[in-house]
Amino acid sequence: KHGVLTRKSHADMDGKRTPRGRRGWKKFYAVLKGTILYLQKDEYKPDKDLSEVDLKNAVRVHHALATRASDYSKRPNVLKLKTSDWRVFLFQAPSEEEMMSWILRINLI
Ligand code: I3P
Repeated sequence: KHGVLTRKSHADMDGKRTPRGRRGWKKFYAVLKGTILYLQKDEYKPDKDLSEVDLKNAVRVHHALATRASDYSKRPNVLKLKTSDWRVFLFQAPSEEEMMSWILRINLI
């Protein structure tokens, strides 16, 4: 599965709140491959190697939990992703349908 997702980092690897300066929203082209959610700056191209930044932004979603971010009302179509290493991200999808589809796909892994 792939598509545009806009990310906000809410908590870091230790479960602590992501500090100010790193809490902004950032738009990515997301590609879910196996158990990894790749967040790329540019549109997905099958033949292109991933850059170092792309690899750094990749999120392991094995044993992660995706839910609708019902406690976040500033933007629509936002899902919350809790990873097994205690990171928390918010991801805004382009539509309600896309948000639901990402939630279902991530939780199937
Ligand atoms: C954050 C940025 C986010 C904002 C966040 C700020 O600043 O303005 O858009 O979240 O507020 O800290 P920075 O880019 O300097 O990290 P919202 O869009 O949800 O308001 P927060 O600290 O209350 O999460």
